[in-house]
Amino acid sequence: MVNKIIREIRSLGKLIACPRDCYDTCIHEVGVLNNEMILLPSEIPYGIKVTCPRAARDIQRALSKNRVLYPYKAIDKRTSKFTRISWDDALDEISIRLKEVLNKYGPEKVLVLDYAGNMGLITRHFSQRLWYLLRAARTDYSICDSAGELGLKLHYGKTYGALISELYDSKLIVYWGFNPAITSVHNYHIARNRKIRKELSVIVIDPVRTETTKIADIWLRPRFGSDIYLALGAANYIIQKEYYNKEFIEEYTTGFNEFAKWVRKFDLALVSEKTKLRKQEIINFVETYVDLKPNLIFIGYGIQRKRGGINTVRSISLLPALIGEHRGFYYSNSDGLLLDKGLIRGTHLGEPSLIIPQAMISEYLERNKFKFIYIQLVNPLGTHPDPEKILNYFVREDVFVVVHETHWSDTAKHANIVLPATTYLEKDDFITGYWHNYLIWNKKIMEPQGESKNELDVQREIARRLGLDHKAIFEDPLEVIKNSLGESIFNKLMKKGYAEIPYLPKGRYQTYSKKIEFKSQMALELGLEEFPEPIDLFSDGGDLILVFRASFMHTHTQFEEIYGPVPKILYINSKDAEKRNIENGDKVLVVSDNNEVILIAKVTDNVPPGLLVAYKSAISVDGKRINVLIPGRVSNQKEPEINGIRVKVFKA
Ligand SMILES: Nc1nc2c(c(=O)[nH]1)N[C@H]1C(S)=C(S)[C@@H](COP(=O)(O)OP(=O)(O)OC[C@H]3O[C@@H](n4cnc5c(=O)[nH]c(N)nc54)[C@H](O)[C@@H]3O)O[C@H]1N2
Ligand SMILES: Nc1nc2c(c(=O)[nH]1)N[C@H]1C(S)=C(S)[C@@H](COP(=O)(O)OP(=O)(O)OC[C@H]3O[C@@H](n4cnc5c(=O)[nH]c(N)nc54)[C@H](O)[C@@H]3O)O[C@H]1N2
Ligand code: SF4
Ligand SMILES: [Mo]
Repeated sequence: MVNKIIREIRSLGKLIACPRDCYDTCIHEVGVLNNEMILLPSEIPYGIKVTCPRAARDIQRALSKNRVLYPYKAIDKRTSKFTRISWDDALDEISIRLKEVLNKYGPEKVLVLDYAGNMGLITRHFSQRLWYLLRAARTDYSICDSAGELGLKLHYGKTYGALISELYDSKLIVYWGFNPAITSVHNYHIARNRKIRKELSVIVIDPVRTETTKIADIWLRPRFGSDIYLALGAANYIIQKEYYNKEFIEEYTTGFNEFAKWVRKFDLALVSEKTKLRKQEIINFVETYVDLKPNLIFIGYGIQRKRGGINTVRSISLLPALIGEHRGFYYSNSDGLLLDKGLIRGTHLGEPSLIIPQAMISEYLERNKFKFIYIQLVNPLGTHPDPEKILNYFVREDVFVVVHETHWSDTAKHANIVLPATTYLEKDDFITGYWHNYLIWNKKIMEPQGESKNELDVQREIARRLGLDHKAIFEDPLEVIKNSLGESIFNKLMKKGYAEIPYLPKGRYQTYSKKIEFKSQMALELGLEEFPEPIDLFSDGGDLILVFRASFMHTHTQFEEIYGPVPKILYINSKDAEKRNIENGDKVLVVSDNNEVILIAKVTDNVPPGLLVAYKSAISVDGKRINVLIPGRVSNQKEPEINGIRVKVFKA
């Protein structure tokens, strides 16, 4: 049977990259199975053929009933009643409303909401030029990983780190608040294969038992939010034991002596008290980290989407500097790629009239009274904090909402005008990601479904109707990208379909001192602490703490049309369940200070007492997205407060 299927798969000799917001940015071969097109994993650039359940059904998703195929106008946007209209009518109405708002209120009442639904250079970036030119208001893109990016910049200048080859060269990998078995499949499978061959040891640091902890040689379960103590305690231990690399520190770092003095207070007793880890566990971890070199720490994003997140990432990032590894971590490599995304986006065309925190749009919509809202590549009503409050604003009579979407997302269902967008399978684009340094020239493999159009064409149509003929909007994006890459890489890209793009050298630092700064000058300038001072997130006792995880079958809210809704499961420790008379499968009411939802309890010791885990973007038994529990809040250091909200749980 297996042989038969394999014989029927035919490769079409084309490559296409997945542009989703995901570490891997997989490159697939386009194949045919029983007369149907499929995406097959390729070995480029990771060296192993692995992909995820989303890629396996991506073509079906593009052809699913949930596609937006035509432009629609709302008859009643709250109850999602729409009528079909022509593209001309849709674009005319959008342009008239946009002109009215610009003339009457100015660009600060025009808000663009976008994110990484498709990371293509044309789809995501070039299509923003109109909005920069108009100086529309926008968000700071801080919902996902930007707090940690800032943390790394404070000590290293720019945020970038290990490339794939180093995953193959390392003797030890530390997955710190990172669950790659689910969120970065290549990373996990390379590590797993090498571990089976006894070439690699794995440490996982996560309070929760996850799919990734299965391959851990050492699994540390610090108390939620206490990682900063563990990292600073490890730094102190390395210094006290004189395990640090003196030559490296002399040549490549500044501020070591002061850091060594400052970090002394994080002794084993304090770290053990704060993390609830045994002293011996901490010692084993540090001794292994120091012994097995070269090594790499993969810093996940989950640990920084909360108060204290910046300093947590900072503290972890300083460990490689102590043991003499140049950027011995991976977090995000988008800063390391020598590609001028700002130029492609057109950030030079005009300053946004206003920038609001992405995690707080629920609050800022009310505060700033935006009149015209243009949304693409993001589904705020599914993924941003406090979607009920966002919805209440979107459905106001005096607010005009346009959503350009491939699918009927939560947000599309409540727009004034919905425009059908082509999926990445139906448009040409250049794809880069935030891990590997390959750029892929995606050529469409399907015709646009229904009347769907790409983002660039729509931008140009709106510009024309506004009477704008600025060269930046109408120039050929291929030329812009060619100029940005240089002729030789561009030609290679056109010929082979993919090319490596230049990457900043790892042994250099873009700080003021050109060295790794244990004591950060930039932090002082920004009014932050020069050393990563911890905060205690929670006092003991009282409420339970809710953290989020990803679903393997979904990317946030995508793929529900294929795999069903994101699971409504609440993982709860048996002790916490028992106290509340909750049994496996019970409906439970989860109450935060913002809202409440009903979920289904899964009683398990995979989560420690005091902690609860739910799927991000889950739809509750009572039909709400789980983010209704989260108030739109950012910390005083602007970290989005998403992970670790306090809740009460009752049997429903
Ligand atoms: N299948 C799938 N893959 C995805 C996505 C998806 O939606 N689905 N989304 C993509 C995107 S946009 C992102 S940002 C990434 C996110 O992917 P990851 O970086 O892996 O982040 P999370 O899934 O948020 O959290 C990872 C782990 O951090 C742990 N954690 C939470 N708080 C703490 C803490 O205080 N300390 C420690 N040590 N651990 C903690 C959680 O238990 C969890 O297991 O995944 C990407 N990949
Ligand atoms: N509670 C909680 N909330 C979270 C998180 C969490 O851990 N916990 N994680 C946060 C993180 S890390 C992130 S990154 C955000 C993600 O938040 P979002 O970016 O809103 O996530 P998605 O649901 O993937 O939405 C992307 C949308 O883009 C659309 N799209 C895809 N391709 C195209 C295209 O080519 N053209 C157009 N026009 N549209 C397209 C998809 O159909 C989809 O509706 O969620 C955040 N929200
Ligand atoms: S969602 Fe991620 S793992 Fe899946 S195909 Fe796309 S890039 Fe690869
Ligand atoms: Mo993200």
